[in-house]
Amino acid sequence: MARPYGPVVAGMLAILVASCDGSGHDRQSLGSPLKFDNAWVRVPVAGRTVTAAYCDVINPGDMPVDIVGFETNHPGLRVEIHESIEHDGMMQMRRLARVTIPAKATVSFAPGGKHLMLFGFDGSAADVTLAATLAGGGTLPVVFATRPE
Ligand SMILES: [Cu+2]
Repeated sequence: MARPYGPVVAGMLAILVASCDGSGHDRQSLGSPLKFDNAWVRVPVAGRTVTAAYCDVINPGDMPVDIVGFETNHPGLRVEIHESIEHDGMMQMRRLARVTIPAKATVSFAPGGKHLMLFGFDGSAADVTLAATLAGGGTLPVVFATRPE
């Protein structure tokens, strides 16, 4: 009995996959499917050049968007995406290869949770521009203001 329906179902699936694929690429190539708010970088402890940066990432679209890293032209600066997690009562950090921003949702990078780890930032600049790299290949520059807290 199921056999006659087989080809019909397969055809519908093919159409669904094609339309999903098409709109996904359109959104990615538009370049700014995400909005950033409250972007700031903490002034490092005196004499240190490792610190963290935070922001809210808003996805107003109806497709999830993956951030796979952050790049910067700031001299000597390297950025990793981290997450603070509690393990056996101890706070630890692990590196994340990507962060998914679900459709119609906000993901916060905030103290105690996901954050950007900056290696090689002395805090003397008033701000620093970090560009989010999207899974689709686009990049979104974001200005992070330097603040003590
Ligand atoms: Cu970290």
